[in-house]
Amino acid sequence: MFCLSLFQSGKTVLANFLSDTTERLGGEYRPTQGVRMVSFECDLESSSDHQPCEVTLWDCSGNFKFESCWPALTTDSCGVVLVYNPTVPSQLREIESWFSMFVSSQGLQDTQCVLVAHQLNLLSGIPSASPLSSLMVIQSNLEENPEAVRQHFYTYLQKVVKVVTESRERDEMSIIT
Ligand SMILES: Nc1nc2c(ncn2[C@@H]2O[C@H](COP(=O)(O)OP(=O)(O)OP(=O)(O)O)[C@@H](O)[C@H]2O)c(=O)[nH]1
Ligand SMILES: [Mg+2]
Repeated sequence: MFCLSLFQSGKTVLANFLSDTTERLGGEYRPTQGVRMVSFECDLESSSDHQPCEVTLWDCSGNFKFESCWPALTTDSCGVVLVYNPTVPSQLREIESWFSMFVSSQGLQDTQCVLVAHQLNLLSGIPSASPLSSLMVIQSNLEENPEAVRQHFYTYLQKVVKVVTESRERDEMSIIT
């Protein structure tokens, strides 16, 4: 699963929060160089065998100078987190093109992608004609309601686990038959 957006929008802060790596917000900005991997476990309600779900987040740089390494990230990815700022209309086109590049053209379903409006308590601002309009949107305000952000992210993870499990089961059935 990987996290993509324009630089300095808060991907690293969000990835650190979700993985419990740090409690600190609003520290000095340290641009991610290329990509970093963050792994963590979480207990999802849907997990029937009560095994914790292991998540590896690829926290990418949003700087276009690292654009050449983005295609490598799509390999075996089962989810995509797009962080965006709904107050900047020009970002919509960027996010739509990433959605096409990293989600639809990779054969991922819409439920495997989530939009995160970081540091904002706004409605999504996605026009209904946009291919993004069917996606789940998380309003991520870590200062006011961090636990809600975590719960919404877990809801998204459950959807991803469902899609991946069903696809695995279909593959197994097609081998048997
Ligand atoms: N107070 C506060 N500051 C935040 C929050 N999210 C991000 N910031 C600040 O915004 C700056 C950029 O955040 P990052 O998470 O490093 O941004 P990024 O998207 O990972 O940037 P790149 O790695 O360059 O693509 C940092 O100075 C953060 O401290 C937040 O929720 N609250
Ligand atoms: Mg970063």
